[in-house]
Order: sequence, then structure tokens, then C-alpha cells
Amino acid sequence: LSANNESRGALVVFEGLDRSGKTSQCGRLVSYLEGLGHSVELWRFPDRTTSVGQMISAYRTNKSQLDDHTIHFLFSANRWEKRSMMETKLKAGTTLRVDRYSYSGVAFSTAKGLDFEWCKAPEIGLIAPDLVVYLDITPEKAAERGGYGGERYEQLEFQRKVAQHYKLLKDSSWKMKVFCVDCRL
Ligand code: FDM
Repeated sequence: LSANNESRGALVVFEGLDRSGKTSQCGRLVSYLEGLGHSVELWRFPDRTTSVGQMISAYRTNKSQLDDHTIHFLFSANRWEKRSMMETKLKAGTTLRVDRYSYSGVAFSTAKGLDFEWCKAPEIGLIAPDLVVYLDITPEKAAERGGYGGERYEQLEFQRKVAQHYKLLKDSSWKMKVFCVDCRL
């Protein structure tokens, strides 16, 4: 995809901890852009509508057990299975506002202790975002917003690790243009 093709839509990714406000910020951006006459779609990963997405859902709600490497590949496969549709939409001029993408893939798996380079490898070749908006919130503040639920990742200790790994990723300038929004107040 050519970034200087003006008719191309933009790929804008929102990242952050659970309860950082990604979904509501995504919704706001979509309404704003639509108001300006742009064609915009709101996507999210994991995309639960696919068969890979259903395997991910079963894992997240503890209905299935998977090795950390295996679930890492499933999250990545879930992005790969949407890649061609993503390319078609962007080329047709639709802007995609995506809730979570490769950053989540790497931050969550490295927080479990997997190797950074290993985690990045399956993401190579996916469409690079034009912008990644990172909603910066402390895990404690996020937990106050309705609390973490029963899902496997929604534990304060784990969210603390994820926050650290997001930060490492942000500082690593891994192929992404990151804009950080301070949501701590
Ligand atoms: N998650 C999400 C990952 O571990 N890897 C990924 O590649 C992606 C896209 O799944 F806990 C984690 C992050 C989060 C969960 O939750 C997705 P939501 O509520 O659907 O955002």
C-alpha cells in the first residue's frame, strides 16, 4: 500500500491496557471522521467472528488450555486472516479504526515471558498502521474503572507486566508511529 496515495484509507490502531478506554475513543473517532464525510469502519482484534477467533475466545474464558506460543500464533493468525479484506478496504478509501493489533500481540505475549524477537516475527508482512494511539493509563486506575473481570488476562499483576512491555515496545520504535495519550487523570 502506498502511503502517499491520497485516496487510500488510513489504518489507525488504538492500543492500551484493558479498561483504558479504547472502545469509547474508537467510537468517538469514527463518528468524528464520518461527520467529515470519510468512510470509516471500526474493527477489533481478536475478531471473534472467525473460527480462529472462537478458539481465542474459548482460551480467554478458560474453556481451553493452550501453550503460550500456540495462543500467540492464533492471535497473529486472526490478524492474517483479515489481512486481504483490510487491504481491499484501505485501497477502496475506507479508513479503518482498529481496537488492538500487533502491539497487543507482542505486549501480552512478552509479558508472559516469551521472547521479544520471536513474538514480533509472525507480525512481519501484516499491514503497518499509519498511526498507533496508545492510551496511557496505570493498571491501578484501569482497575478502578469497573474492575477487572474473570478473564485470564484481567488480573492486576498481569496488567502491570503488560504495561511495562507496552512501554518497552513503544521505546523500541518497532515499525509504528505512536502517539501517546495520557489517560491517567
Ligand atoms: N490480546 C489481544 C493478546 O494477548 N494478543 C493479541 O494479539 C490481541 C489482539 O486479548 F487481554 C489480549 C489482550 C486482551 C484480550 O481483550 C483482548 P478485548 O477485551 O477483546 O480487547
